Amino acid sequence: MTVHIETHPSAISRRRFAGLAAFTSAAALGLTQVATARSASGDTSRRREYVPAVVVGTGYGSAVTALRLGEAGITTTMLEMGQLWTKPGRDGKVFCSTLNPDHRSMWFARRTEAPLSTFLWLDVVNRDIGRPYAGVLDRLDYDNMGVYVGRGVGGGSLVNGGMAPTPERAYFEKVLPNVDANQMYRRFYPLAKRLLGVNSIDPRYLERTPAYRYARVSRKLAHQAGFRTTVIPSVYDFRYMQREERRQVPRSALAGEVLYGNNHGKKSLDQTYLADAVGTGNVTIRTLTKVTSIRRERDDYVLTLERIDAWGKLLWRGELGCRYLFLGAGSLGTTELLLRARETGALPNLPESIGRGWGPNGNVMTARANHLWDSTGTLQSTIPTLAINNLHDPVHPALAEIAPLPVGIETWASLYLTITSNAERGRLVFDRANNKAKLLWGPGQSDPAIQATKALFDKINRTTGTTYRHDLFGNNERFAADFCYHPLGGCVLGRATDNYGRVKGYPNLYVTDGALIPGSISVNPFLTITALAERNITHHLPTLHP
Ligand code: FAE
Repeated sequence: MTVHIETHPSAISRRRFAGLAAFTSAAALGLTQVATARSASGDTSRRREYVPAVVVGTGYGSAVTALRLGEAGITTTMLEMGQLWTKPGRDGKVFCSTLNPDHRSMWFARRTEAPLSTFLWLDVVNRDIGRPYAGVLDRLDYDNMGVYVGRGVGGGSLVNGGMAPTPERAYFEKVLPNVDANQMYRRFYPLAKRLLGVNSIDPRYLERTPAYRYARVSRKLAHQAGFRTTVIPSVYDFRYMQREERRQVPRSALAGEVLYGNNHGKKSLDQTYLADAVGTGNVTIRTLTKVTSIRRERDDYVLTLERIDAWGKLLWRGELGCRYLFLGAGSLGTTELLLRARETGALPNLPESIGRGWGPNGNVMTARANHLWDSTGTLQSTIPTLAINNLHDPVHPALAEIAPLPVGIETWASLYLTITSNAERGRLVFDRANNKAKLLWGPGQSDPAIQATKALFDKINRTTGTTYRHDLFGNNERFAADFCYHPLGGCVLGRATDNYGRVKGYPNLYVTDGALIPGSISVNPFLTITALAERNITHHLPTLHP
């Protein structure tokens, strides 16, 4: 993996260097614990192991929280059910590519479950991948909705497309009215962008590279139909991409890598926030370790943990106590842990609003067939960088991101992930029989999102004389709204928690991830999750003690 280290000798770069070294040595030694040599670990002298602060998960919200706890000198353990993705496999690569997936692709599955199910109606997209393994991408299937999530140290940052747009301020204020938008837009968004390593494509490169021909074709047709387009910032290093094109470095975005991980170029959290957190010397990450339940004993929280090997064999079951508990297991993971705690009577006073306010960020996928003279190119960067911006439409606001179809042959297809402002909300409830959260999302609840997508692309097709593709999503569907990449909500800020993510009814219990955002943010969410976590932990730090 390529790692970009800041060159100036600031504290953060020294820290990051120490953190990165800890990742490398944990991977080389095959350890399920990432820590620096001087890291403080849990107190084992008590009846059960104890650490002052526990952070569940290693996605965006968790990574921010752990860094700030570590900086404050609070000994912190992060618990991550997925594995550390730093060690190359037999092919010399950490991750497998989208076109040639193997056991590393999916979380304990025998077959891949990519968002496109067929190509030219042929079952050529998904593959059998052998023995189930702790792969990097998971798909959680509920009635009428499948949810993709990342598994491993870095959470969604390992599998996502790296797009890091900031929502329009008016929409942010509508969704989170009690959050000081001035503070967010002046302080926490810029901070999050800097630490995540957000950059934008050089406009000259965008105009000339064959790798974004597909984006330029879509842009041209969108403009013909009277729509505006927007450049989307990213955590993929576009300078690296230009060197990929010149064959000066190993290819990643230009080699079909995304979804099952990028071997180069993308600044996933293990290269940024998490390295900084571990580098403080106060943060330890335990991998392949799942939190299965939470209860309270006097002033402490007690977590039940299960550690597996990468093939799923249970190696250890035990408990860990802590004073401060931060939940960053993602919208579904965090909500499930709290629902289980409430419904089994372990934390009976948790609010009724846990599980409510869930949404898929209005996600819809669709594709168009272009004219034969509008070829989209055989080389396609997997990192989207342009979007059709119809966010100001008073009836059907939508942001349609121009996605690649990097299959290596000319397809004349334009693929899009549309983010709409669908106001429908689902609810997560506890399914006692299966000891799991269950999502209640009705068959018609995606209809408003489909209507917004259809309004946009009907107009483009009508104006330019093009059509929808029917061969990609199964059942001749033109719109795929039965899966999402952006699960949000379940423990909504200001409802299930106070205005800073502190869970109502229990002291020292916090939510720090996408579960806080009520179902929609109108653009891709990780930058907002990061900035909000920065804001919340800044508020809590003065009240926490090492
Ligand atoms: P998340 O990143 O999901 O991290 C949660 C972590 O907790 C995971 O590592 C889990 O394995 C772990 N975990 C869960 N339960 C447990 C448990 N019980 N015990 C221990 N560990 C547990 O949470 N967003 C963008 O902004 N831009 C994009 O371009 C983009 N593209 C995407 C593409 C794909 C294919 C996918 C799947 C997502 C994409 N997203 C994108 C969404 C983004 O990755 C997601 O919103 C964030 O990762 C959510 O961050 P959280 O901190 O909520």
